[in-house]
Amino acid sequence: MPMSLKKIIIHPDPRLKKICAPVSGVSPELRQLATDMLETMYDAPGIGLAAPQIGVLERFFVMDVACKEGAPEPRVLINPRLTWTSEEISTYEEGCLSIPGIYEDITRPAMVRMAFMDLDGCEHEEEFTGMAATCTQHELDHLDGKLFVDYLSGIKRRMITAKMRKLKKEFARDL
Ligand code: GNR
Ligand code: NI
Repeated sequence: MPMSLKKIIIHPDPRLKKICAPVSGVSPELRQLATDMLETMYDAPGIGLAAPQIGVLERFFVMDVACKEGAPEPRVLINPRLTWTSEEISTYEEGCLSIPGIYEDITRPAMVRMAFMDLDGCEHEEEFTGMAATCTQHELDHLDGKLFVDYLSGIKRRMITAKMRKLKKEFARDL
């Protein structure tokens, strides 16, 4: 199968602010999209990628939080929803493929349980900890039109948004 890398949408963009629609069921098109998204994520490289980041406004994301040295562990989570979050919190320096070059400390629940469907249409519920807990929450936020910069102060967020506008303008000029 030929590689088909998708273009990752850069903030600010109205498509990154939308609440995405539930996936109605698994289909060959969805499987192909998930494959393309995993390839795009590995190529970037990143540890997660949500459908709206490639302009598909549907509720699914891919991720792989396996350690770099080990075997890859590609995951696809469809219609994910939180069923539990820990009282315990943790802070990670987050980045986003839609906000290249920006890294900020973000505090979230340290553990979550998420219910979701897999590519075979089977329902699961799973507990995520550590980096996986951060990543699943970051990706779920994308499906609700939320970016990690939305957790920052207004001043900081506006500074980052201005930087991204400038980056996009310069990039457009280079094309
Ligand atoms: O590649 C990514 N790394 C990352 C690091 C810390 C917290 C979250 C992430 S997700 C990000 C890829 C991305 O933008 N997913 O939406
Ligand atoms: Ni992101």
